[in-house]
Amino acid sequence: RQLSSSVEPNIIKSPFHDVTLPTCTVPELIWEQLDRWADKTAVECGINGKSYTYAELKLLSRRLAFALLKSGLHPGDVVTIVMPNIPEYLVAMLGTMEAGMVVTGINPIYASDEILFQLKDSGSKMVIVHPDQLANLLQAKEKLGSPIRVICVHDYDDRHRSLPSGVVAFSDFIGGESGGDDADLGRLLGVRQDVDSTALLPYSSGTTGLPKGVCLSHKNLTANVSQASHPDINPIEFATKNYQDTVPAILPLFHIYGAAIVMLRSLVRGAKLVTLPKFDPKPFLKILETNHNIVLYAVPPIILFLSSHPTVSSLHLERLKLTMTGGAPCSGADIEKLRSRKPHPIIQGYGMTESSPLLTQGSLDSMKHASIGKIVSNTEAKVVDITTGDSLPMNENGELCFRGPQIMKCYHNRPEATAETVDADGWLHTGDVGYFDEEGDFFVVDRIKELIKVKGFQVAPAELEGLLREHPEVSDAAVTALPCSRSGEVPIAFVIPKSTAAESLQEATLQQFVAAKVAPYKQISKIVFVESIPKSATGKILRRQLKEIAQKKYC
Ligand code: 4UV
Repeated sequence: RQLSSSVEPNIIKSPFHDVTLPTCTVPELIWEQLDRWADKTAVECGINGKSYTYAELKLLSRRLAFALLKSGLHPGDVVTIVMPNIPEYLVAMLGTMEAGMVVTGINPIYASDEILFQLKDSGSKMVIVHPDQLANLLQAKEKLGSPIRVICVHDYDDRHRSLPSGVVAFSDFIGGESGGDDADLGRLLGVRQDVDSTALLPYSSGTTGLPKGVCLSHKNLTANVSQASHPDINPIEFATKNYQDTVPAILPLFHIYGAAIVMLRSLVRGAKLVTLPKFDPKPFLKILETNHNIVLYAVPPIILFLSSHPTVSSLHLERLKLTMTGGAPCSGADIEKLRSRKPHPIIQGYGMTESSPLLTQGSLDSMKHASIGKIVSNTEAKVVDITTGDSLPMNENGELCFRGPQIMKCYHNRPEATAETVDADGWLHTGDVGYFDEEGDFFVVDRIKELIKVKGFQVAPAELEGLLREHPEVSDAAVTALPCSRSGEVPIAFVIPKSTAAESLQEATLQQFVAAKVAPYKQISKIVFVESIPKSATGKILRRQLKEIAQKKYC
């Protein structure tokens, strides 16, 4: 991108020295130091203990890459993963990337219409699915209208089910492949992989509208993994003959926090990942109890769980080496509470899907628990006035903007949305409001974008509004966030009923109507019937007003 020639005031640079950015693909970066820990466990299932060493993970990924390239798919094609966190998720992701193809992950608790949206929007050619999601996926496939191949990965609890016709078992799909070396893969790919090509296509609604595919290149992702591995901020130690960190993989791998921070950041250091298909206190606590040197990536509800749930004992916390929270705001008091139970570094990480994701991270020795930390290396930030766009000095609130090699290439097929989010000078406008202090520590205080965060999961108001408007008795609808002590936020809707239904339309009717079409965390907590919805002259919903009304009424 062309950088503007005028020097802007108040641009803050990372306090950390720049790192040399890799020029290889994501899998190449992961395998770079494989010899150091080839026989160590790369991933283990937290339910049944099934595990793969690093050498096995590479071999399986290679076999998948070969099978994909021989199956008629081409580099650049999109492969969708609809699976919970299981060891094979890593194989699916790395194998697809090795084949020069693009991975898009779908939340395994999505309803079939939500799956359909992402399959269509991404133009996916193949789906790698878990048996538990197969029925929903096949419903979506039926409505898709274009051919798509389905590969089913066997079960984490070893239930063997017969597969419907047309669905191929993963073990059969890669069965004919023995995996080749780098030269074989290179020959099959034909050309050397372009590191600017898209490797990952996670979905995010960004600052406005429906979820959009975020095009993250190999370069974006390897840059961010390297930034996160900076010696001054990295919590994971390199594995050695006698040492290995354990990283519980409890955050979903379809989300950027799970994919890049939990998975990639750990694999480049030879750590052991322990997967859980969903957050379940019992197996989660067992992971904490039975492993050593634990680096825990969490979201605020997990911090609350660890600090206050009666089933959590000091035994469970004993082996925590470092805990990171991110994805949604976490109060300093909540962090302090956990620290008082188990004194150890607990830091915040902050970022977005659109930034691969890490932008700032708390210092390992920092006691500013409410802070999201300092800008990562090779990155600049500024805080801009929300109305004038002027950059602001320290301690003044404005929109946080960042520029660096981890910022997405673009939104998939949405040039206008891209231009609204990443400006001509390369600044990512986060839609978050915050400030930085005299020590260069950043704080998030508010969100100006419409995104709702439920336990760290994204909920796009536009999606729920669209569904509500589909109801025959609804004239118009607007959705915003309501603060919630358990989930951080939950969706609340303001609905104008059609005049014929003004008396009869029930809150529960509409809640159920939406609930049938979306994942459970998107369900609308409260519906307020109104006669009008505040809108600007151009017809845009004035969400801040609605948010204030909701808070006054229900908080
Ligand atoms: O796009 P997304 O769903 O992405 C994320 C990314 C989370 C993380 C977590 C730990 C990291 O180390 C990291 O690099 C990334 O959730 O949602 C992005 C929005 O989530 C809010 C904020 O509104 C972002 O624009 N958010 C993310 N982290 C924080 C946060 C945080 N620490 N504090 C407050 N809000």
